[in-house]
Amino acid sequence: MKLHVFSQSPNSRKALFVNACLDLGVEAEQVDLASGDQKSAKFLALNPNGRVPVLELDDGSTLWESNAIVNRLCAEVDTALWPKSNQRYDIMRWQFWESCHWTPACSPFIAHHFFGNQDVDLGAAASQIEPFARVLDDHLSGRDWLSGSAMTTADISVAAILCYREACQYPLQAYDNIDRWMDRIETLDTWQRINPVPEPA
Ligand SMILES: N[C@@H](CCC(=O)N[C@@H](CS)C(=O)NCC(=O)O)C(=O)O
Repeated sequence: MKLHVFSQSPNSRKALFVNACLDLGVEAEQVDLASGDQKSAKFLALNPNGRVPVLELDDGSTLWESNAIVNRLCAEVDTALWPKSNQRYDIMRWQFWESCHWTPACSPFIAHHFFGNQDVDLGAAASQIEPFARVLDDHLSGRDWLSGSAMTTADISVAAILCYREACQYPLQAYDNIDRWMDRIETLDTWQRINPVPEPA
């Protein structure tokens, strides 16, 4: 297997994090998004969406969509990150929530603080993220992890974009449960290895 990633991309980091947590040793090839490598014919043959990450499997097939990739990587071993039980539906619930609601709500802050887009309406962005932050914070009340009693790919998928929580100044300071949960994740050695402090533009 081979991963095609861009190390600064939160979606790539989901896959790199699982690879590190499980010590899978899957090779990771860089796709330089800044140079437009994702639009090359070679890369589009792997993922016609022109997005990272992509997992290239040993039979020559490819899997794109980061949340599918993290779950597929977990299937290489027996792991509590992706338990062999109906808990998978609970995990998938959070992964769909992440891609449909959470990441779109976080993205304007990345556009502004990381990519320097001055057209972003930060007030509107704060109103947009607030209800989803409330859902996440309420769910984490009295819980260490999003699903069950140990870290799963639900935590990995939802936390990924918060690698930029300081650099991108998401207005999450009032959400103590999110804060404690992220502190728990950020202290993991594997998280620190694949999430060096990002440099804003
Ligand atoms: N839903 C996709 C989103 C992938 C995605 O948007 N990746 C970004 C990096 S985080 C990308 O490749 N952007 C390149 C571009 O837009 O040209 C997933 O979860 O894998």
